[in-house]
Amino acid sequence: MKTDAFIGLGSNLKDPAAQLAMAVAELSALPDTTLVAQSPFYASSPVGPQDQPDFVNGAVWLSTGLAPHTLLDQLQAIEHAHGRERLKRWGPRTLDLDLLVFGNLVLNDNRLTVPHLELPNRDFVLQPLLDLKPDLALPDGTSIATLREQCPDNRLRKLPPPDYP
Ligand code: A4P
Ligand code: MG
Repeated sequence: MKTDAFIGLGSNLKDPAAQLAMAVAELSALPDTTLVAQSPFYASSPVGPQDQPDFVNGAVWLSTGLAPHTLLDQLQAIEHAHGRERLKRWGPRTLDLDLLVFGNLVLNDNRLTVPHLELPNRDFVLQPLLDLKPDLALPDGTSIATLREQCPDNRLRKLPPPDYP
């Protein structure tokens, strides 16, 4: 059985747009997983410490046979391969992959909270989700479109699609 999983991508170090593009390719290559769609990328002002570069954010829609914790293992392996170090909460990072929504699963254990806790507060997560699936809703029925209207503004700027050689 496959589940629709939505992954948020963020980077603000070492050519962020390239980090995200590479991560999308890596996510599409995960075992028992296919890429359904990828959102545009957005530049966004940092949430948290302000003495750090703007972020680039985006999201992908996967269809996966992986269990949620196995998928988290895979996300963390990709982060690690991108040289991710955990230095400071909400601080700069080469690649951050968050499991935003996993089908209708509601889960809160010591490794994983799904839907992602900060999702309702972050336009740089909600807007790419809307781009991917305009009628997406959380398991409790709350529509992503409604959350998007209510959330704080982080000066999203849609980036042009990358040039392919
Ligand atoms: N974890 C629990 N639930 C999840 C989930 N749904 N997806 C646990 C992924 N991980 C989840 O995460 C810490 C732990 O969260 C993991 O070990 C995992 O078991 P982390 O990524 O190592 O730590 P962190 O990133 O420093 O903290 P946190 O709270 O995850 O930060 P965020 O929420 O990822 O925020 N501003 C802009 N404009 N754009 C951004 O993308 N990102 C951050 C980081 C701050 N400001 C930003 C952005
Ligand atoms: Mg994270």
